[in-house]
Amino acid sequence: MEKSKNPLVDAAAEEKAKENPELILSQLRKEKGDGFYFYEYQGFWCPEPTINAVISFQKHFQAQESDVILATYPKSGTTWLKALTFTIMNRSRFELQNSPLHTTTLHQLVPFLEFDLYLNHQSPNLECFSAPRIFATHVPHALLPGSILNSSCRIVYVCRNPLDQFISEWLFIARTQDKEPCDLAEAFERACNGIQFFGPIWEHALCYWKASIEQPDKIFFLKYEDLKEDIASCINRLADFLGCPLSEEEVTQGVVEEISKLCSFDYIKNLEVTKTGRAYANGVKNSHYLRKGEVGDWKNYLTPSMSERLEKIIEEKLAGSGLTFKTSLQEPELI
Ligand code: PAP
Repeated sequence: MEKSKNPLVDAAAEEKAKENPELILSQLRKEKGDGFYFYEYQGFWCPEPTINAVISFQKHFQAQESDVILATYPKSGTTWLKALTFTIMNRSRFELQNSPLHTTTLHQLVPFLEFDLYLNHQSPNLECFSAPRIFATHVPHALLPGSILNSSCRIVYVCRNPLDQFISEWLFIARTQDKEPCDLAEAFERACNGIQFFGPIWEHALCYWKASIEQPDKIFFLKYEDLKEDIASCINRLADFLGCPLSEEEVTQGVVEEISKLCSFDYIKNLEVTKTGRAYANGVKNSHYLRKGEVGDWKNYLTPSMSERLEKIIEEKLAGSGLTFKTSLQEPELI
């Protein structure tokens, strides 16, 4: 990754930031986003409200061996993955028809570390979470606390084709501010320069991709498009990875289909708790996390020259890594 162009940002300043978060904000390179600033921290663009939380999370979080960390690129299927992982891991505790998922905000069942737990607390009390704990984060692999990287806790990663991801983020930011989306061309220019929630997306995905190849038992790498294309296979593989595989009996009884239905876009979107609730500490409406849930919606917003430009950037950045994305499920286009 290219080094920051701001001479003030160096390793020493970043180390200091861990002691005194406020200090670093004035020293970091920043870029204006839609209604807030992005700060370039350790090579990634952290949105202003979370920068201190990221630092506290890095500094204080103590992973347990049985933890499951859902690490995702923003707007890539986190909510879906939260539902799937919670359901798979708790299916012996709760019958599917009695799952807390029917009545409880998903973001409470699986809170975000930097958007919820560490948002207003340097060292939150996590004792109320019984093992095995499930937490979510958008923090890049390189920024994860050592206790996650060095313990045997598991990480599930999900990312999404950058065209749909961009549109989803652009519209989400506007919805959370109860306003019209900002100028598409401006937001697109930022995305092409990697300036997005925890961007660049290519760097975020590549780090987890490489780590998942090196440590397949620790990191399970998924794409939103895989979930859309073959949810049954993803549920089976996820359950295997999490150490709670589906038994033959469960498969015969149709448990995979039931999990898939319970976690589906339509089912979750229509739950009362989705329509009326808010996500844990960040206060965003639950309904904002479910918009359209499709692959290829970018075609309704981006001009051919825009999509070609972003596709080309992604192709160059991912060249030789083996990581590709489908931008459509009907006519598979690979970037
Ligand atoms: P986050 O990064 O803020 O947590 P995240 O859940 O990762 O958001 O992404 C939201 C996207 O996933 C939305 O995509 P869209 O804007 O293109 O529609 C949302 O609709 C989609 N999504 C959420 N839940 C589901 C689900 N159960 N099935 C399919 N897509 C879903």
